[in-house]
Amino acid sequence: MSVKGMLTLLVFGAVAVAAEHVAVVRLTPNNVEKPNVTGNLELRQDSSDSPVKINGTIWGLRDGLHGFHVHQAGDLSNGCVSALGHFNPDKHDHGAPGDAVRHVGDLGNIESTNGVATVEILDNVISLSGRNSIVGRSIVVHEGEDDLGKGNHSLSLKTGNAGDRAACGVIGVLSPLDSWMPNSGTSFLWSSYMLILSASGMVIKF
Ligand SMILES: *[C@@H]1O[C@H](CO)[C@@H](O)[C@H](O)[C@H]1NC(C)=O
Ligand SMILES: *[C@@H]1O[C@H](CO)[C@@H](O)[C@H](O)[C@H]1NC(C)=O
Ligand SMILES: *[C@@H]1O[C@H](CO)[C@@H](O)[C@H](O)[C@H]1NC(C)=O
Ligand SMILES: [Cu+2]
Ligand SMILES: [Zn+2]
Repeated sequence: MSVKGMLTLLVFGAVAVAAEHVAVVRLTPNNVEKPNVTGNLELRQDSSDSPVKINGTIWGLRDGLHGFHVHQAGDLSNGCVSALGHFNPDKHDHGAPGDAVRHVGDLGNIESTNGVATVEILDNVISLSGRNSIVGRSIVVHEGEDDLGKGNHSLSLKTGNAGDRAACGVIGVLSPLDSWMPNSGTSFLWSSYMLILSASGMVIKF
């Protein structure tokens, strides 16, 4: 194999590992009698250990703060109720996004002004791959404010007492459209490496 060929393999291997993952969410109203809360969100992560950036817009919420969480299930067959509770693989108490003790899904509050909430969140705990992956789960926006676990209420440490679910949506794949498995990039790099070694005449014995 030529040097150019090896470089090409190395470059493509690195790109496969560093590829940005993008997911999307379409928020739809929980209650058809209040069919007015909708939204579009986009979630981006540069690599598996980068923070996840969430941006987008939610329309129709009353003005003020609204709890915003990743819930466990991507099942909206019974509205936002079947999304179940906050995504909490570590069995922690509910908390603020910046707390050491929080649910993985605890993303705090978003704020609506004149019926429009612009969402811009950067979070280091949720991920689009691995153990804390939120792909296939759901985002729920609540009618009330999340007290971030600091309210004097029996629900504070469970849900932040954020009230009913206003809207929800499943976190789905946008790009890349091929495998999101965390090992696919690594094994590609590894096989490129082996190929280069064998092409350059080096033999490895285990
Ligand atoms: C998020 O931001 C990107 C880049 O600025 C933009 O292209 C995209 O439309 C935004 N997504 C949403 C849902 O607002
Ligand atoms: C949403 O719809 C409900 C029921 O029709 C209404 O009471 C509420 O004011 C609406 N909210 C907004 C922000 O338009
Ligand atoms: C917390 O709530 C309880 C019961 O509602 C009340 O008796 C108590 O005074 C409250 N404490 C604070 C610090 O607000
Ligand atoms: Cu919630
Ligand atoms: Zn929580």
